[in-house]
Amino acid sequence: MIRLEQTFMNFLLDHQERHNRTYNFLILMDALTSAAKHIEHYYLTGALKGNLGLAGNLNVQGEDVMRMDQIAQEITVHYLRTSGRVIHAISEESDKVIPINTESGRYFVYFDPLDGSSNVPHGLPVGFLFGVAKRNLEGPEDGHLRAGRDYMAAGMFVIPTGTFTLGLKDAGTWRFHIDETMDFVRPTRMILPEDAKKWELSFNAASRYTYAEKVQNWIEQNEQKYVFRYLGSLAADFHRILSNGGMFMYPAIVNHPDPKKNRPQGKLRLMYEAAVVAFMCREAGGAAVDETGTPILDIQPRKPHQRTALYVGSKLLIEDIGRVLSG
Ligand code: FBP
Repeated sequence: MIRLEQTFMNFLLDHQERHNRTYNFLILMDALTSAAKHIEHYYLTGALKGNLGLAGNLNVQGEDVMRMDQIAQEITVHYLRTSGRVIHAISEESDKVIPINTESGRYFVYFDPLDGSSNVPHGLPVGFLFGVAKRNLEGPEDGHLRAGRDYMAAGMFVIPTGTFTLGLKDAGTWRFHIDETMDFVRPTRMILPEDAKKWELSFNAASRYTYAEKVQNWIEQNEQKYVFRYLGSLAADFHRILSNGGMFMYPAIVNHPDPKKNRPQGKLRLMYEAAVVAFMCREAGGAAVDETGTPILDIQPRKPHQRTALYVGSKLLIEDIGRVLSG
């Protein structure tokens, strides 16, 4: 008897029917998974096709744009547009909000098409991160920026590993693997392990002395207890935390020897990086806070590319550092 796996689409169809929901979300998720498969193909062949280098221009944050950033952006906007389900999108690769199906659309999509830029030249793991919020169905829609708690779903593809993780509001976080037919299959519920012996700490160790003193002290008092791992890509590092537990952190930089390099507001972007992993973490039994100990999902964005410090992972660890941060 050959073993055939449950596909993502079958899993989602079942989920939608069990919650009396429409097929609109399936169509959107089909667009996002198609985009991810094409981005993975271009990334896997990037070295041979010379696509892993710089594109020659800067993005809204004044950072070098990689050729792959442009390719991933183009692919994603194409599939969001053809889905016919997206009002507008916010992307790390676009200064302005991207109007898509403004009349007929049903969802807002916030995404980073290729996260982990320092890994791109080496073809090492990067992430495609996205968050989805629904339009106001009861009345006029004012397009206001949604806080993470208003997202209905958030997910990430770790590229080029063929893994896809999706958080569904009040329905858990699920991981899927790509099979030989390029289908995402075998839905596996992700629950952060309680066994602290497996827990990991993940942060840029080279930056630790630029963090706030209370954060440096917390690291000093706790780092011996946990394994340290850092891949330099939020998606890849959070992928590990979801499996093993522990905490990923990108604190505010406030003690940099070159004050121009301080980042008191944090580095990572709220809407399409921090809120995305915070949403999946909540649905997996974890939590996430910013530099003041405020839950990431409760932060109301004021602008699309707003930054935040991020502490995300096992609830006990987040509560512990949260006390220090809010203290
Ligand atoms: P990009 O969107 O520019 O890639 O920045 C985000 C990111 O690469 C995260 O994926 C990662 O966690 C972090 O920045 C790495 O930053 P650093 O190189 O400072 O450790």
